[in-house]
Amino acid sequence: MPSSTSKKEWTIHYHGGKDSFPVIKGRAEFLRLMLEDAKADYEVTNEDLYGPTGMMDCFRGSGAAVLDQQANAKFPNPVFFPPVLWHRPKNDEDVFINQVGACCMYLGEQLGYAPSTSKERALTDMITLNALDYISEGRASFHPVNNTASYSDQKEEGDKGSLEFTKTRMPIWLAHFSKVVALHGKNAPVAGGPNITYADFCLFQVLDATIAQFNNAKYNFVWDNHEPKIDELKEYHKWMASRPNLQAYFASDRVPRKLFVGTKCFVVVVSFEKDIQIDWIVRKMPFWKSFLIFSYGCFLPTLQAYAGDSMM
Ligand SMILES: N[C@@H](CCC(=O)N[C@@H](CS)C(=O)NCC(=O)O)C(=O)O
Repeated sequence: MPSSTSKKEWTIHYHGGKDSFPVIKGRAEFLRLMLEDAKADYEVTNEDLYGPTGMMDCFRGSGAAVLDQQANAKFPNPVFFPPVLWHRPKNDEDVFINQVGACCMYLGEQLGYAPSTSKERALTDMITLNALDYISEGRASFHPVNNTASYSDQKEEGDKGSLEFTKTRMPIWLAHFSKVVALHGKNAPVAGGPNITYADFCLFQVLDATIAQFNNAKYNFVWDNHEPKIDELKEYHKWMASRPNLQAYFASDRVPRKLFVGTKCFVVVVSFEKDIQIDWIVRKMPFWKSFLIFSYGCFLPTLQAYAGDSMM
């Protein structure tokens, strides 16, 4: 029998989770946006994520440990790495899967964001998987030495790699996405069907992550100053962001953005790379500058642990 204590119909298992500090968006955000837009009953948790008895094979430490755990599995089936989506339908068997693309396709079917024809499905899947490849490339640029080590362990190379990414591959990707959006209109579902699909949420999230991660002085405000012009894409991003249920989510305490919920003084995008976070705080909050510098000293170890792992 699966061991999770969750009572919700939907659970996302991801780094950070509901009780940890700071919370992070990462790849869980792709799933979360769809659940929020659909007003589904869900939670995000890091319960049972790590170690030899956790749910993820990638965190068991050795191949032998992976096979060993299978014999007394507490979970419906093996999964590899986060995020994992656990669905407990009322009248059906549990669904327990990883890979953002697979999760989005399943969520699309369950929540009403599925394409309606074979052609639309093919395009929806193509756009979804392209968006996820873009995110993987972005992340890899911060981890050029060791893909599984943290950014803070390879900061010099990661800074160089990510800057290079914004000058080389990013413009090609963003120009491509802009062309894809322009095909059916900047205020319309991207795969050409009558309704929003999971491709729209995936594309929106990669654009949002691009803005959060790269639209700052370190990267020459690459979204604002983008060449060639990607006006269609910028409009599309705004159009998706204006969906009422997403707006409600962005304004809520559920969004993984607030270190201290309830006080406007500490609104920090914790998924930012460390220097950018501090840069942002100091620019936006001059009144609190000296206090924040003190606070920064206190929080530094925690923030460093997450530094640079934001795009996914
Ligand atoms: N292609 C996978 C990538 C999953 C992934 O890289 N997960 C990260 C967190 S966003 C992780 O914790 N990986 C641990 C590992 O690879 O050992 C997906 O889209 O779900």
